[in-house]
Amino acid sequence: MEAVETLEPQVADFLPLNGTDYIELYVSNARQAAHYYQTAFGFQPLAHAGLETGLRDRESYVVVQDKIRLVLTSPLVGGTDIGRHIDQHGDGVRVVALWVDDATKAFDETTGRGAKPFMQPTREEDENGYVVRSGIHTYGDTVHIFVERSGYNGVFMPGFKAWNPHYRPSEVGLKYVDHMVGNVGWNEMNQWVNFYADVMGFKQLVSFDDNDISTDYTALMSKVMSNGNGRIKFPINEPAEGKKKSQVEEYLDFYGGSGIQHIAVATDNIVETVIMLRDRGVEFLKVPDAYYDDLKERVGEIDEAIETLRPLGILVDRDDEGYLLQLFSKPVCPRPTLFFEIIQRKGAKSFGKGNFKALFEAIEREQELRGTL
Ligand code: TYF
Ligand code: FE
Repeated sequence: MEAVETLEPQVADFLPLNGTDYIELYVSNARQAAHYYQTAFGFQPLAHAGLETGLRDRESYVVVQDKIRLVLTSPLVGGTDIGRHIDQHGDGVRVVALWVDDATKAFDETTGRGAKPFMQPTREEDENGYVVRSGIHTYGDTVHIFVERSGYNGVFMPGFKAWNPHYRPSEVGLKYVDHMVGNVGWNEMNQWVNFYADVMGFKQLVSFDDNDISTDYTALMSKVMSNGNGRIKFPINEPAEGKKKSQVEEYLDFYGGSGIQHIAVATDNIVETVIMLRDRGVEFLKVPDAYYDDLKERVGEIDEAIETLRPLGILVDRDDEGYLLQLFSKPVCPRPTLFFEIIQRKGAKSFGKGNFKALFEAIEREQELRGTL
């Protein structure tokens, strides 16, 4: 692994981002998906838009946990873009929305650098104020929407009403979106790395090559792009030639193109979070028990007892700045596409390179069960 972050004279960030604003998934049954993210992942009901709010073609539920907002959207009639998205991709991420101070400037700066416009700057208002949104296309059918919300004090956005159901299972300690990974097509990684660098002003943090992260079967290449203040991190994977089908190729085949592969959400107590998630039915990838036998040798002293981590399957990796704990869910939809990562950082700023081999072998065992290797 080679860090390619360089010390350059600070130039003004042309696209200042305050964080992830929301992630919108197009799903076939938003009502049931909302129930799943409440029940299994501890998200809290926040807002709703649908027939009751005057929409005729779609319904959305918004759920929240600390800084993480998910919008779950389904079509109400046939023939919509949402329905076509679901037909092509299955349930998946359509929008990665980014919180900005000025959505008009974000649109002008990025489209001026070559981004393909998705949504012209649009002011939406209700009795609680106004929001300005604009949007651009990124890989596949995925889009970035810039959200300017300093003029707004409603629950979510104009067009949504507060959603206050009786059913409110407790949170599980998820705090914020740590990173979101995109899988892109063969030989497309550099094109999208350049997009995030040139169009959005991101820098490359770390690069791996296929020697770093190929096992007997799976191979992929990955580069991590980060915005100026480090709050937004987008690793980008492309498949590489291996002995059998790359997990990234399997994703591309089932997703019908490039898209979001995993959403990494941070906790500050991964042991408690994973115990709760497991009890609520979230299924995780398992590494062989042998992973834990030489863990202490590999990562040195850590605060957690290895015998606590072992039965939960929590992985550990160390870098120059500290260590991290992480764990990967199985796909959360019928197709082997989108999954979640639970991550706790204790100083480490990297992505768990030391776990790639064990992790990818675990993914290959799943691919084997699916008959897709
Ligand atoms: O975000 C990352 O880069 C790590 C590693 O299928 C990773 O979480 C990369 C590919 C993958 C699962 C995890
Ligand atoms: Fe990750």
